[in-house]
Amino acid sequence: MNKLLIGLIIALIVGTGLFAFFYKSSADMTGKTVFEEDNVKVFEVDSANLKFYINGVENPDMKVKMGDMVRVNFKSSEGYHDWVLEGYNVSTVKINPGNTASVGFVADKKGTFSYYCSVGKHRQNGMEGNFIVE
Ligand SMILES: [Cu+2]
Repeated sequence: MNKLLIGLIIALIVGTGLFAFFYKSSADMTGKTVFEEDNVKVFEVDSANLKFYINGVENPDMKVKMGDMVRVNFKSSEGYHDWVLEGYNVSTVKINPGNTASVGFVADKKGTFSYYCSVGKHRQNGMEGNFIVE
């Protein structure tokens, strides 16, 4: 009787272990897919005439979630510009018209930060917007 009981307990432990192992494996795979699709934010930012544009919207709010992997693909349609994120120590190189530059980083601080162009007085003249980490 005791042997049967011990056998049942061992079977239960092994069974639970196997279930946990396979459950964890599938959960990891699901987690990775979600991570790739939902935790990555890519922005296509254009610049011209002392303004930034995303989909034609002038100096738009750029919203991400805490922990997101952010990629900014920056382009200049007119003028010599860069894209700098204050409070994050993140910036693209300065580019001439027709060129592109990218920068990637993890949004690891919550809050509202200014993005701007650091060339000359471009920031004061209108090249500034909000980058919001929620
Ligand atoms: Cu500029």
